[in-house]
Amino acid sequence: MNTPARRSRVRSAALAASAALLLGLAVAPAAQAGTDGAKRTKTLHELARETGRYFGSAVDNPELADTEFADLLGKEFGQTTPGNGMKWYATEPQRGVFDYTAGDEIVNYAKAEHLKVRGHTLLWHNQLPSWLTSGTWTKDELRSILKNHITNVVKHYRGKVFAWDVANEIMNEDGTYRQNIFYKTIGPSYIADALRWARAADPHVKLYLNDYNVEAIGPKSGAYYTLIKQLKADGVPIDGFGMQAHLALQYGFPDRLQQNIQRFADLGVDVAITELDIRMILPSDTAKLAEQADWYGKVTDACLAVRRCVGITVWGYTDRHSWIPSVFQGEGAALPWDENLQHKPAYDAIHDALAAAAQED
Ligand code: 9MR
Repeated sequence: MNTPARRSRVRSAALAASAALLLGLAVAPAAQAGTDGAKRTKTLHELARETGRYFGSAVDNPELADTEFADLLGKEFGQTTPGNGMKWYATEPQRGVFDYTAGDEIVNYAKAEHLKVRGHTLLWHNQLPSWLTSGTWTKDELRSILKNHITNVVKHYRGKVFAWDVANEIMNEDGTYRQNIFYKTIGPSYIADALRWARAADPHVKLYLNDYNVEAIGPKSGAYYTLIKQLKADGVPIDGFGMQAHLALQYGFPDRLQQNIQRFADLGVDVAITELDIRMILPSDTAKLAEQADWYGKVTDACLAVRRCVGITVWGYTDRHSWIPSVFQGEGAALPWDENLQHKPAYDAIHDALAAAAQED
């Protein structure tokens, strides 16, 4: 994926950056100037749209109170995903009692800012309400609980979200099914059922399976490949595969990312990069930020190279608000904007990758 065009873009950005340093120019950018001093006037959203795709960022409800953050999100992006607001614990905190306050807040914000919304997520092993996890259920009971949840939530957001992560993180690293409450009680058929119930509740929304560590070709992505092929063969509604892409510099760039995206596209589903961030061991330094920029560019290029890769979402856009430091001690600096909402080299790399593709179209 390190194409000559990419290498030359990265080289000229680096040259411009050192020229700016020599001239004593401030490298910390003003609102739209690049870290290399180059002027980039279009937003990521405008460029992505020119390629027929979206570029988005997740947002967690409390972050909307940060008006500087919320304004920039609305200006720069074309899509958003609620970080937590549509998860089961939030939407059905008591059995049969639905609460759409958090999800609606994001949807209303997104509407005002003209952002499309990806729904996340109908079914996951994490962030389930305690009434669900502490109960003992028969197979039939849990099937009806799952059906009721999916039906209500999908109907509520009909016409308001364009895609749903129907099932999130249902595979283990070795490609076996994760032993979540649904698998243990119902068996693997819960996946096809969940997709069918979602389709019945909204005939138009795109239905996705979504997971992390599936960007490379390997046992986990292989399991999804086999599953999606089977679902298609069985006539189960499945429209897309979401690659979260929570990457880390210390683990290396995912092997054959573009080919992996392509093989899912060839199965006849859309692919989306759904939760992109690229963390590093702190403190950050110029070399790590340059490598991070290169990776952001490569992920963007890989998506742009496959027609059915429909869009990219970063999991938050600024190091000011990121899940990483609280979960991975000593790691962070994972996003394209820094804590002060200034562009990092990663921003320039994404922008340049999108601009190059927008020009070709
Ligand atoms: O960003 C979310 C964070 O605020 C929550 O505390 C966390 C709880 O597990 O979930 C985060 O989002 C996750 C997403 O829903 C699924 N993929 C992994 C994301 C990062 O943990």
